[in-house]
Amino acid sequence: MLEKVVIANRGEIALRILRACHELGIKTVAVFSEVDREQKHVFLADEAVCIGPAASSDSYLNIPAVISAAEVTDAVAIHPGYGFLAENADFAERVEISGFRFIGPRAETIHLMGDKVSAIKTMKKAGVPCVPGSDGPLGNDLEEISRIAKEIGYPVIIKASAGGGGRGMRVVHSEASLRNAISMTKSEAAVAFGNDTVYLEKFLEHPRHIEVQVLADEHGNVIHLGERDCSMQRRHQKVIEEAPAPGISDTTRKDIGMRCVEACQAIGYRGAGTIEFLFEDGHFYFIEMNTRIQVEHPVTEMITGVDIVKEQLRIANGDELGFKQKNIRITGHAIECRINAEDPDNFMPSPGTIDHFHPPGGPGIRVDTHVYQGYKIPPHYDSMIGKLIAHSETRELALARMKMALSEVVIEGIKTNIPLHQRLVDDAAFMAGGTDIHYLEKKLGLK
Ligand code: MV4
Repeated sequence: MLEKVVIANRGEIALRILRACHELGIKTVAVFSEVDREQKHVFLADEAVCIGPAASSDSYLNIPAVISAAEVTDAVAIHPGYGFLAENADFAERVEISGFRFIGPRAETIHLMGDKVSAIKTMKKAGVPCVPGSDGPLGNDLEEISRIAKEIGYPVIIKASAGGGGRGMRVVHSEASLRNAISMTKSEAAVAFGNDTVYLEKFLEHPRHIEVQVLADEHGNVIHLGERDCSMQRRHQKVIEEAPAPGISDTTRKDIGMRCVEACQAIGYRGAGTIEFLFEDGHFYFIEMNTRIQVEHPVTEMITGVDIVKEQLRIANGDELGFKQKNIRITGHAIECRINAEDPDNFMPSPGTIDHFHPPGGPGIRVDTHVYQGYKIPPHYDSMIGKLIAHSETRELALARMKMALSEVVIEGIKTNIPLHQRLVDDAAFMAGGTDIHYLEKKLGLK
C-alpha cells in the first residue's frame, strides 16, 4: 500500500482523508496555513508542514509549496480533496512529473473534463445523453447561430467552455438578445478564464440536479454507485443532498449508470468521479463531469457501504476495485445537511470560536466535521464546517432521523444554518421529494 500521503486540503475533508489513510495503514502528512495549526487533522497527522500564510493563494493553492511538503517528508502520493487544487490539471501533471502519485485521474482527463465543450463531445460520443445544443463552440456566423437556436427553440443558454459550477452562463429568451448575450458571455469568459470559447444549449426551465458516482481502477474495471439528488441549492452552493434520488426506478438507475460506466471505460478514467446531469420530464441530460471526491460523497457511502475515499487510495496504489457492479446493492436512503458557519437569515459568514459543541448521535447518524469545542473558525475559507448525514430504511425514516439530529446539535459562539435546515426538513414539498433546482431560492424569496 502507499506508504505516506500528503493531504493537500483542510477542514472536514482533510480529516476524512486522514481517517481513510490510517485505516489502511498509510502514514499522513498534513499541510496547513499559518491560521490552520489548530485543526484536528493537523494534530492527528503523523507529520505536519506549514505551507504559507492564511490566504489560499499563498498556501493551499501554492503548487510548489505543496509539492515541497511531499519532497521533504518522503511522501509517495498527494490527495487533493475537493476545491483548491483538486481539478487543476497543471497541478496533477506537476505532481506526477515530480515523482508522486496524484490521487485522482490522469492530468489529461482533468483537462478534457475541465473544458466543457470537449467534455460534452466526449460524453456524447460515448453514448451519454446530452442537452440539445450547438455541438461544439460557437463561431462568428450569427445567422448560423440564430438558425441553431431557432431549431432548438428558445429559451437557450450560452455557456463558457472554461466555466462550470454556475460561472459564465447567460439565458437567452429570444433572437433579439442573442448577439448581445454571446458577446457579453465571451468577454466575461475571456476575463474570468482567459478563454472566450462559448457554446449553446437548450435552457431547461425546471430541472433537478442528479449526479452519478463512478469508480474506475487502472485495470479497466469501472463501476457506478448510483445517483445523488443535489437540487436543493442556493447560488450554486448545495445545501442538502440525498441518495438515491426520489422517483428514480431501479431500471432507470441501471440504464444511466451503465452509460456512465461505458463512458469512463471509453476515456480510460481513473479514480472517483461524478457525472452531473440535469433531469427533467423523465430524461437525463449530461452537463459536466467532476474529476474529484465531492462534498456529498457520504450519502452514497451510506446507501452502498462502499468507502469511496479508501477506494481512491487503493486505486492510486494500483489495486483492482474491491467490488464488481453485481456486488453493489443500494440499501435505504441517506440525506446530508451541509452545516455552514453563517447567519441563517442573510447567509453572511460567521467565523469565530465555538464555545460549546455537542454533536448529535444515535443509529444511522454520521457527523463529518473537523470542529471541536474551543476551535476557532478562521474567516479566510469556505464557511462549511461540517456535514450531518442521516441514513435509514426509507426516505421518511431518514428525514425523521435528520430532524432529531438537527434538534440535538448544540453549536454556540458562532451562527450556523441549522435553523434553515430545520425549516427545510419540515417543508411539505421537500418532504414529498423531487423539488427542482429553483425551489430553495424561490422559497427564500430570492426569485
Ligand atoms: C443549465 C441549466 C438549464 N439548462 N443548462 C448551473 C451550474 C452548471 N453546472 C450548469 N448550470 C445550469 N445549466 C441548461 N441547458 C440550469 C443550470 C442551473 C443549475 C444547475 C444545477 C444546479 C443548480 C443550478 C442553478 C441554476 C442554474
